Amino acid sequence: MKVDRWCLKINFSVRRGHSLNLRSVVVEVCPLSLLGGGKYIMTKFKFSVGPWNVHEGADAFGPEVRKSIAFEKKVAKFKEVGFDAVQFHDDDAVPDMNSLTDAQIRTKAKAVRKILDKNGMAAEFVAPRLWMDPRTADGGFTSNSKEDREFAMWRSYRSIDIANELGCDKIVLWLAREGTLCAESKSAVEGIKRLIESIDKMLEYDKKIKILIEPKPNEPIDRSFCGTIGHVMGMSAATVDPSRVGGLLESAHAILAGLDPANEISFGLAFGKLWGVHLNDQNGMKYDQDKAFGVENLRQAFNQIRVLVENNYGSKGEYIGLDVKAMRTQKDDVSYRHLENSLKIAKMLEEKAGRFDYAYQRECIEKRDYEALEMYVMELLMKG
Ligand code: 3MF
Ligand code: MG
Repeated sequence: MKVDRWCLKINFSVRRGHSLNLRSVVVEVCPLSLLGGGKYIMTKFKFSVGPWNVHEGADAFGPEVRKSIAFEKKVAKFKEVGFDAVQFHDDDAVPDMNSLTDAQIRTKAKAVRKILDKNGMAAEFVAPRLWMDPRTADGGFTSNSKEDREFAMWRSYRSIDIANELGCDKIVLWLAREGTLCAESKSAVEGIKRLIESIDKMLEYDKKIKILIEPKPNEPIDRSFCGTIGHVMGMSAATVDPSRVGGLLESAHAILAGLDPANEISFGLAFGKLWGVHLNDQNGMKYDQDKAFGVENLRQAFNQIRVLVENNYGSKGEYIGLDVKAMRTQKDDVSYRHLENSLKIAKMLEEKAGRFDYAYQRECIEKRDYEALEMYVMELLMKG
């Protein structure tokens, strides 16, 4: 027998000076299992996800374990789970783009826009995938080969074209192979300058496009040229139009750099340049795990949401992206559960952040009793 837990939701509003009008009370009863990704939990945020977040489960040591799901099916399911926008690699939108003309690429992107429109979904960003092609083996913008660097620019310009067709103005640069495996193989000084020059060319190519750099300290490269959000802010300042170059912070990438994700988020916010986030979780400084948000370090996850809430993230249309991957153990029929869980945890933490007692926080700060403040946070997280 399947036992279900039920949820009773009572919605009513009373205007100041008026008594409660019973006719305005709405009572809804639904099983908790139907709440899935916390679809009915209130949020002030908009959420986004990439097609790569529902994948076949291959890793560096073993092949695929789940069936591929068609793009259109994923988009419909993302909507159902409670997402508002889709994130794209250039070739997520236009597969096999290397063999197409610039005009053909635009036409294919138009068709993708129709799928999004049909499902009531927006496009958040396009990211040139500069790590799969043999021409990016030594990096894209910082490759030692001139032809390879030109290929990286071609993909970047086409990503901008695709973004325009999809109706979004954000290009994300995850600089996967921009750095070294052999420390002496590239000049890091020249590498940084090449990155800035490449971004300048993109800014010149399209006067409205915004560039979001997604920093990561290592993997697949050993020594990245742009490891933290601080590097991103430095690079932004050196471009021809700093007002159009910002950052996207991923929790796991900050943890891999030995940094606190909420502080990295705060750094970007302080500069007014946090235009995207990839929330997820990570158990220590190992390989990139892309675990469901909050499942390893709940307090750290809470603080990421808290700083986003406190600083009105999202008020300029920014999305909360969830860059999470299902465990390899997951079977086909539950290949979206990590997304549902991450969404639900993010919203539950947003609700906790909304209940944060700022008066008590001030009191603790005045008394410099940070043990009391810490215990308050732990109780807030551990009690219902
Ligand atoms: C790698 C990542 C990537 C980027 C994506 C968009 C697979 O660690 O996080 O996700 O987020 O390529 O830039
Ligand atoms: Mg990411």
